[in-house]
Amino acid sequence: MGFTDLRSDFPQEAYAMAKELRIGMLGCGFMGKAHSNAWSQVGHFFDREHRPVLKAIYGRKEDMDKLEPFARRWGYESIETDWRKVIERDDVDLIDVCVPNHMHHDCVIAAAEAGKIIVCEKPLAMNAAEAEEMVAAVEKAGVPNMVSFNYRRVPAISLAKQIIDEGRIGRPFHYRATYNQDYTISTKVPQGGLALWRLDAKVAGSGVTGDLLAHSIDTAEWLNGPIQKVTAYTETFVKERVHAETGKVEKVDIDDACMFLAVFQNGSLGTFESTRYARGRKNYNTLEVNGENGAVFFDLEDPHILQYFRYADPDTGKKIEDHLTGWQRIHVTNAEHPYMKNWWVPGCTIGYEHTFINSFADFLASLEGGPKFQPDMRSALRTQRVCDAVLQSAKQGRWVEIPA
Ligand code: SOE
Repeated sequence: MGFTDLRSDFPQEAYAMAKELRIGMLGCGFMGKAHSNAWSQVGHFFDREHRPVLKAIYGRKEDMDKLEPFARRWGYESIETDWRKVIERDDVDLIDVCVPNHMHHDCVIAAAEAGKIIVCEKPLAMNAAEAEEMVAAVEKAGVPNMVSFNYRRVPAISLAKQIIDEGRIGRPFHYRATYNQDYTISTKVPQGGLALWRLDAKVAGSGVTGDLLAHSIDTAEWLNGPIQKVTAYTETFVKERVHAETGKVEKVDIDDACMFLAVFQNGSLGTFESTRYARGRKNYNTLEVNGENGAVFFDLEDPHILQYFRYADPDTGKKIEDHLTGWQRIHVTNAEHPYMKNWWVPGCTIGYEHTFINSFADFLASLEGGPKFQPDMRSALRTQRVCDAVLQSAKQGRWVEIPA
């Protein structure tokens, strides 16, 4: 009674008929989880011609106790313990590189040579030299590619971009970024292994510069244009830690904290601060841009809010400051706001995982004839060059120009 058979109803059928995009996932850690979730969800919230299918996942043999339950939980059809095998498979269209940084270079180049579509986690590489080879390989192969700087797709950050591009803040004078956490303060935290490879320079390439400031740099250049030069200072507060894999106390070679000054090509000045020793700060990724006619402020610990200060009318340049002037807290959940019409009703927020879903929605759209996805590997190479310049400046105690 009253039963409707939905199996032949339009949306399900259309979804089932969508072109399969067979995913080969490399990695089953934090990012493997964020990306697996995003591939699983994207078709539920965005209309796309492709239907991601979780085909195969790679993890190390030593991590089988994590890999197998992970693969089952997310519904991967098969497991590989040799990443090259995933890339060689004919039933995989897209390689998603979520393994630690020191593997990105070889995985991306092999995937490009195999003609696969490529998604790569940030930072693109251990350094710019590696990143250049990766860009050369994907461009030679002509394969679509994206780098997962997911914060561009936080709706509030996308709205900041819209406000800036609409000319509402006018000439920018200052760009201020922080990216602070506190999870490595204890000297007992080991370095290395599945969970803490970010503390091992041989695997991560650098510390907060590549891990956290790469995000801030990508966002900054997106919002405020290219950085021309930097001067930096880094510190390693805990000099030795037990290595989780060898069990031995080993020297720590990553930067625990990094601060740098930047001059942007548009003449504005930037300050960037990042540390994993800011007690109380968990994922304090903030940005503020102060322009002649207005300003924007964002804090990832309050992700659905964009603060906007309106000083002058962008069209007339006339001052509108009066007794009601102040920072506006925009709750970025309206259908008019970036991405939000695909989610819930106004007032209902989205979170961290949605930034990956929004990214994949845009990447799929780009595969289907939509706007070219950014950042691709060529853009991420620029970020890598800024990271290298920051580390070089800290080592040499001088300003370093960013190569064009
Ligand atoms: C580090 O703790 C980390 O997981 C980064 O690697 C991610 O890129 C960032 O989004 C959250 O913090």
